[in-house]
Amino acid sequence: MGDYKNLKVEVEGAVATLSICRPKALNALNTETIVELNEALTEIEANDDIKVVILTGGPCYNKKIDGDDPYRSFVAGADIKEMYDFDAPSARKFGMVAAEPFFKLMNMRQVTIAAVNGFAFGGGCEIAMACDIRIASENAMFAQPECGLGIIPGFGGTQRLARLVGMGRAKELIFTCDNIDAQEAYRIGLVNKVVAKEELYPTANAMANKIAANASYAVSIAKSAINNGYDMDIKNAVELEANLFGVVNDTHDKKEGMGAFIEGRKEKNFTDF
Ligand code: CO8
Repeated sequence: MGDYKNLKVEVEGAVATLSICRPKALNALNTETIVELNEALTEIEANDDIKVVILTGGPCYNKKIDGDDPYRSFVAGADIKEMYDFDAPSARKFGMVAAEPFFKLMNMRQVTIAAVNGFAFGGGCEIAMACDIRIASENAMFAQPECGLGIIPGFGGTQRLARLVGMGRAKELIFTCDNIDAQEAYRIGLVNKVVAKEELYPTANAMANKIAANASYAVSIAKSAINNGYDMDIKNAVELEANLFGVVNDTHDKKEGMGAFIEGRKEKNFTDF
């Protein structure tokens, strides 16, 4: 994996952990970080051995250097100091540059899990929402504070929040700019799980490895069926599912997974097709 200034990528087995590393700015997303994020995701996407990506903001804190808490911030938003000088064209450009890695997180072959280790404000909440699954540490805080800054969510927040928690709750969060804690985020369906701080990475890793042990081609086809069917009418969506169901039935992994059941064996030798 390449060397990045504002990111750290670690690969262990089938799981890549991608950590955003700007602790001095509480991991705020500036253009440089967003461009690096896109490069790192492109690299990960091209690596057939990686089945799951964990996105987080914790592991780059160095207590000796920063004297800081690794569970303080996931991503405290887009970089307000950079955005201050934007005009309409440069703001739009920033949004479009970010759209690429955000869509990668959403649509890439690998499953993406956000391990939210603290502040997930503005663009931080939005990048977590671009992931397939969100696990929050109990101290995590979520908000869309943009309207208090005179802007609106611009990394997909007006769209993804409503899809995740419903239009009424999304409007309330975006219009009030209220902070919500991890338990409230869980209650409204913004996150899948809340765990104690020290359980965040073990839980994310256990989930990642559990997913990676399944037939990864089938998982990626299921992801594509969910994503692409979501905005279709139910008739076309079910037809899409039927087509993709046909595709996975022509694979080695289907014979292997069903064969293991029929033969009563636990071990499965999936080859990812
Ligand atoms: N941008 C830039 N710098 C930041 C940001 C940020 N979003 N958040 C924190 N920082 C910096 C602070 O400026 C400070 O730097 P310095 O030490 O140089 O002054 C450092 O991080 C530490 O922050 P604090 O001293 O403020 O730490 P506290 O513990 O007191 O507070 C908070 C932590 C509550 C997280 C506070 O920093 C805060 O409110 N941050 C801003 C949160 C926010 O409003 N986020 C939303 C930003 S807008 C956005 O994300 C829009 C996304 C869509 C853009 C679309 C474009 C097309």
